Amino acid sequence: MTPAPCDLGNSKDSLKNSIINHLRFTLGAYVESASKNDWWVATCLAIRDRVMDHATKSRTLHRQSGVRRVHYLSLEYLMGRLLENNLRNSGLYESTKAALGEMGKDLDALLDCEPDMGLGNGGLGRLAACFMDSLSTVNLPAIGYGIHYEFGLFRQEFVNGKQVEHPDAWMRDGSPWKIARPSYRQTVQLYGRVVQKFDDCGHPRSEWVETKALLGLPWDIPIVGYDSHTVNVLRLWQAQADEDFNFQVFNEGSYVEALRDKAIAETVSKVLYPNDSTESGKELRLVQQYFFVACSLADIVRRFKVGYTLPWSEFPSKAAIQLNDTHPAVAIPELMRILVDLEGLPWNEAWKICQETFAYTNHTLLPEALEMWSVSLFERVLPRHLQIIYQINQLFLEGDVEAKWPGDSEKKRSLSLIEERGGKYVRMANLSVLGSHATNGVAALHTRLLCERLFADFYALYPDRFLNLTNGITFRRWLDVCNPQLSALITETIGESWKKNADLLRNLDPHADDPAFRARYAKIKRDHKVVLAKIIEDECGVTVSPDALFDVQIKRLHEYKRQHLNLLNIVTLYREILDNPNADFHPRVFIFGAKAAPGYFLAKNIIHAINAVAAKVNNDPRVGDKLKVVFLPNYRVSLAEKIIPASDLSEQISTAGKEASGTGNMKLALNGSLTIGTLDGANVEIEEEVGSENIFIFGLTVEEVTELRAKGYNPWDYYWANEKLRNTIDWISSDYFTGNAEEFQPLRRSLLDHGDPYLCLADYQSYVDAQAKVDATYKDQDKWVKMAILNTARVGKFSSDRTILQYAEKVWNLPQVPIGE
Ligand code: CJB
Repeated sequence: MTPAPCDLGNSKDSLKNSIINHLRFTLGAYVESASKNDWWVATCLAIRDRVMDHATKSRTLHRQSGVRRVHYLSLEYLMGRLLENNLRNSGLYESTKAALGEMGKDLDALLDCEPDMGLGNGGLGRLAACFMDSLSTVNLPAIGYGIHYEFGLFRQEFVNGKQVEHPDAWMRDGSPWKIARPSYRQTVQLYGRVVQKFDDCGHPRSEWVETKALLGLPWDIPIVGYDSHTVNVLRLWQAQADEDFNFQVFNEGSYVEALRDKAIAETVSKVLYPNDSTESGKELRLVQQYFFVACSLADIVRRFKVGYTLPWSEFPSKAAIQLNDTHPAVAIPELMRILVDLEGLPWNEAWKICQETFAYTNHTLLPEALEMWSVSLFERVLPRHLQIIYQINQLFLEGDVEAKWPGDSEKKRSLSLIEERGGKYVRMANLSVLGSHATNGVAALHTRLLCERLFADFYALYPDRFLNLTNGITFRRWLDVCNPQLSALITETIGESWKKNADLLRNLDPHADDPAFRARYAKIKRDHKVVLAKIIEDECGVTVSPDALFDVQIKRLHEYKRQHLNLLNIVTLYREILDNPNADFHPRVFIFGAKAAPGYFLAKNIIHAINAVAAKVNNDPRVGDKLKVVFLPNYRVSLAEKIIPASDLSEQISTAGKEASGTGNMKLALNGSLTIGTLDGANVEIEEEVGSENIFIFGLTVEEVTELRAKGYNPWDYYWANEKLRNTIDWISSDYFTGNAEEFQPLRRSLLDHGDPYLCLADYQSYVDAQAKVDATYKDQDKWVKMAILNTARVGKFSSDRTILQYAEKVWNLPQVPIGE
């Protein structure tokens, strides 16, 4: 007899019961004495109970209907906090708030108990998180695969203005959202050597022998969509030692030695590499990549074999695999190994299956971010995979390349999977393009540059494989959750459907002319600024006025993103205020949030410089409230959710051609923060959507950058030609800000002696002029608020639901499968 289901209703009383039950029976706590954290855990578990039922239903229906599923392979997922998102997406926010309220608990206070799940560095990882939300929302059968890092992105602190990193033990106390799935544990091989064997019919077969084994334990995190019953999962692999990892040593009595090996095995999923857009070529990183790829592919193949008795040629009709950048590209030779070595398929058949299964998203053109693995390292860690890559390469160069460009060794050199100059390296980007049926860029400009520059020869060979899929963000987290007040105003004004069809936001357009609507919109912004001002006071000890213009640059610290260009303008303004104290300048607060890779010396020097300038400016009585500079420590998703709704101006000032897309630009525009930006990445498309009169564009275009470089760019020319600029740079690099003139010489040298690789000096005047225009516009508040509303109204294109539906249609050929109640 099936037992009666427990009460998993959505009413206030049902939720109250569930929370109390979890407090008592899961946590062993009394309602009267439970800690705040206990209440938070019990609430998460009550919600998880309701969600899990739909996760099981979704999985069952997807399996039974035999539909194709997409498997998103990503080394990073920057999820942030889950409780509020899950509550709002599942429509349980109000009833849960009321249930807790009756028990004397404030839901909003509990939400702050949740540590961020920061398993990513920046845009790429956050994009993966937004995509997971959209996949469930639009009812697509999907699984996200990644690594269960014990330590996420480091916690940042400033000591004397300098960045100091601390480990981020996000799940030291466990996490109520994740569920272990030991029955799906996988074993992964590493190292060893390859031997030739022959089967019964005399056919040669490669065997990978004398390997070390590693176990992968999967943890599932349910992903709740908005107003949908689809609950997909994010499956994260934790590395464990094989039980008989060093059994012999153990048996010989070396108990401690055996445990040392266990510790080594577990380092594989210990920590996220903290580099954004740069690769370090470390063995552990390659092992991490292979570990999660091998576990994930084994899991996908297991499901294929359990679910159907189909020939392998049908594999792509059941499984699409998306490579989130080249980080999981070793999946291509791994699938070949499975098909050829383990399943005995002929090479050509296996290759066809691979290409039909995989698709690849490129996220950057930066040369230092293009992954290459030294052949010797690759050979030691993955000897069989290297052989497979060599064979793919040989067939490719002698086949398609030779056919198109007979005898052209230059083309072969450029297209080869192996870089031969300055040592031998495996080029993961070339492998990714070749091993998949689709390669996409993440904004229109970026895709054009991929086709014209980075992959020009591949594009000439396979033009149909390239396409653009402009990034998007989930409007649930980036409006509904982080700005419920604006979300409510929008819903009251145009109805609720915009949450699932973001294009409907356009219906707000006419309301920009309504003074009453403008007043309400402006009040919401100001209320958020009051909240942020309090955070700034608490975190930075700086008092700022919510009536100042909040000018925000939040993103990873990278030279190409040009936080130092922002700094040049700040110091220029500082000087102007001192020179001309009565100038009509609207008070401004410059707000930064950024982490620098721990080994990125110049990025850290820029952080220090911003903090040093901030300390001076904020304490200079001659400046007063006119100018404040704050660098909020430990930028992360949950802090972004506080900053974004409170921002007036969004700094998107990368050197044209360097930022593939940007997604912070979309979040800020959606929340009515006007962009000051270059024609780079998705800024180009934001301008198209909001109209050039509602954005502040400045600086060189991609073509002008190319032309300037071809002519020979010399920053000294700009330095000598522009007195303001000269004074600014000299001032920053003097002893004025820290008492030590040596402190910011690295920054000065990079801008002048080392050729200013990101053209800050070339764009300086144009940027300063655009900032003056911002100041003038802000003084006309009616106009400014109108522009802000039009930004909110016109950025519907940047919903990740749109992006994901385009992937489903153009790349994955995936059906939407609604799940019933
Ligand atoms: N990106 O965050 C990363 N990490 C990388 O290693 C390479 C690129 C970023 O990806 C975002 C999502 O596509 C882009 O919006 C952003 O421009 C890019 O820098």
